[in-house]
Amino acid sequence: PTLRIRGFDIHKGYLDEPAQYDLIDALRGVLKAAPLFSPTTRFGKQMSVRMTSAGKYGWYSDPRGYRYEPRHPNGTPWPPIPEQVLRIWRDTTGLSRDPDCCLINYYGDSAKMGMHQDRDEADFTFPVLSVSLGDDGLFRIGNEERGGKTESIWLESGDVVLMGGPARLTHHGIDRIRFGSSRLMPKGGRINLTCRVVD
Ligand code: MD3
Ligand code: FE
Repeated sequence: PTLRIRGFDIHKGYLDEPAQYDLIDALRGVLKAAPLFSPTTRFGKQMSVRMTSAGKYGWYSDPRGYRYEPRHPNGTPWPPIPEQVLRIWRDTTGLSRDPDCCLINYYGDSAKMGMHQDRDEADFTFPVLSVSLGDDGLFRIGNEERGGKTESIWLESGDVVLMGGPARLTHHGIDRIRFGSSRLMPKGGRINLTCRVVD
């Protein structure tokens, strides 16, 4: 079933349980080659979310600002985007252009992500795709302008969200997760994958 909220296409239960486990397995290889790290914001504060990337570019942040980098902070190129992820991108976007970046966010017990816009990419006509795995996360959707009314929705393991068109520059964030709500990952936590065309 697809819900449409403020231009977001929310596919609840897009991945069944075997597909979720298969994706987690594929991500193990990525995390081994490109371990999670906690970036520092441009305000010098360490993020509570840990992250890494796959693909041509990875998202990176330090006091110099937000940007895409061709290498992990350990100096090696990011590993390739798993085929399972590319299949979801192609099926839901219908695009023949594959994403340049699959950002992997890991939320532990008290991790959250403040309201923000994703605007480090060159062309906002390309959508952003999100895949949720593991614990439930409370996703907040705002407006293109800062502030104003917001709507919240719980994203559960296997949910896929497509942000395209006018929704592409909407402010959004993750208020909190329900730590331990899923048994997908032995140590708990939430993983969110976002696929983007960068340049
Ligand atoms: C709306 N991640 O990585 S995914 C991010 O669950 C990010 O980890 C959150 O926001 C997470 O930047 C939310 C949903 C999402 C992702 C990208 C978007 C919503 C978006 C880009 C434009 C508009
Ligand atoms: Fe975002």
